[in-house]
Amino acid sequence: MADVQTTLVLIKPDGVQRGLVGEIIGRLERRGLKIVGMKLLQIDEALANRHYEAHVGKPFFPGLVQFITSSPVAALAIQGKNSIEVVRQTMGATDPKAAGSGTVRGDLGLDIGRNLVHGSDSPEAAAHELTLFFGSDELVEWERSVEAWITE
Ligand code: DAT
Ligand code: MG
Repeated sequence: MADVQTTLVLIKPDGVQRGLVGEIIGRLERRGLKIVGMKLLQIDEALANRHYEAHVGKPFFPGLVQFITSSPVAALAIQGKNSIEVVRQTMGATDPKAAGSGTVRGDLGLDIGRNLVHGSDSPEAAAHELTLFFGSDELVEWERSVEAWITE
């Protein structure tokens, strides 16, 4: 299917520390998305700078790098129909106070600097960010037996 996309999701240090990895992955799985890559890692400053390069120079950038490198993150490669947009919708707005209820940030977060989750925001960003976090041999293409009950 042409509209099947793979996107990068990070469960940020606050999500890992708060024991919300399972909760957040569960929401993505229940949505119908498929995990094709998954690991726990500690982001170093070099990787943080590359991952957040679009935000270099913004006032919140130093705090953002400090936060994302402060404790392990869970990285996932998530595949599905329109997964980039669907993941972003499942995450909710950047600032949890503006995020709708039913979203990860709206249900589980309070503070823009502790918003639990990252999702790539475009096909170009997804392709780039996936290469930052996963080698091609770490992505697993697999057939899901329930696929026909999730997408037409
Ligand atoms: P998103 O994570 O929704 O894609 P973004 O790419 O604009 O949001 O920003 C990346 C992260 O930077 C965001 O998840 C939290 C932090 N951030 C963004 N805007 C901020 C702000 N005004 N103050 C503090 N942190 C901010
Ligand atoms: Mg972003």
